[in-house]
Amino acid sequence: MNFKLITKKIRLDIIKMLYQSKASHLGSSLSVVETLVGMFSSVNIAKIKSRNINRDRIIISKGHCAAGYNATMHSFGLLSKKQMESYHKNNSYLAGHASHSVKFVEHSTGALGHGLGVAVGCAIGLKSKKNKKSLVLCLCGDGELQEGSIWESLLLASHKKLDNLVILIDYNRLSNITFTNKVVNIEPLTRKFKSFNLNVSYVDGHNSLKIINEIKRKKFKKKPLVIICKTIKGKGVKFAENNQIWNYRSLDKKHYEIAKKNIMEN
Ligand SMILES: Cc1ncc(C[n+]2csc(CCOP(=O)(O)OP(=O)(O)O)c2C)c(N)n1
Ligand SMILES: [Mg+2]
Repeated sequence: MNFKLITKKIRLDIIKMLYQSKASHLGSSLSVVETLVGMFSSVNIAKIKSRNINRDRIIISKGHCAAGYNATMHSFGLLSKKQMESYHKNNSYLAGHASHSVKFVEHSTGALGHGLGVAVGCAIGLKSKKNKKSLVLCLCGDGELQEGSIWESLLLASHKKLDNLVILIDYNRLSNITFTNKVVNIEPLTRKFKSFNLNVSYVDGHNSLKIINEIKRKKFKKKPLVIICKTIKGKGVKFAENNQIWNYRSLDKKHYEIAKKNIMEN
């Protein structure tokens, strides 16, 4: 798979969707492109398409990155172009957050902190059915870690030794309006996860191959795995990189054209 090409296409789709629908969360979607590609490349897409009971489960807990999620689903054949382009328009198939009314979306998210609990439930369910192969992959934001329900879910995941669960953290160090650690300090993150008796690794979140290798590395050893993916919010569009304004601002024509040029030239 040509990751450079696929991530470029996803970024172009994201800005087009957001521009056409005058929607927000540009930075949040651009932040997770390579991570999402890594996640979707690590699962059995055919089983997801056939809704096989033994499919892998992907849960995007930071549901506000729906533009990125939908564009990635389109690239992996799980959403048509027409469906994707209905993003956030009146009476359309796609809303501004992840919704399970959309085929192949496992769970509706957007109220932060809930997706991980559902992922833990899925992982427990698969184990109780003696399914040893399917994985549950869950993507959370770093700001999302400030939700108390996340830590309750981690306690249970650790207690149940869920070695079929991989939690990916989009560690861009920004929340919606400022630095995550200015809202509530979440550090030292690795030490916190380790103290919950979880496996922890730290990767470049803009390298899909490294993410795939982490997911596939059979080191779970009776523990859930947390992959801290170091990312840049707004990655690929210079004016949006590390700039929290682009959490909520929508693209006008001028900014859309600049963003397109940035992505094409990259
Ligand atoms: C329960 C809940 N509280 C607040 C919000 C509002 N909100 C939307 S995005 C966001 C920031 C989340 O930060 P992070 O998880 O780091 O995601 P990023 O902005 O980096 O994409 C917040 C607080 C929400 N969606 N849900
Ligand atoms: Mg963040």
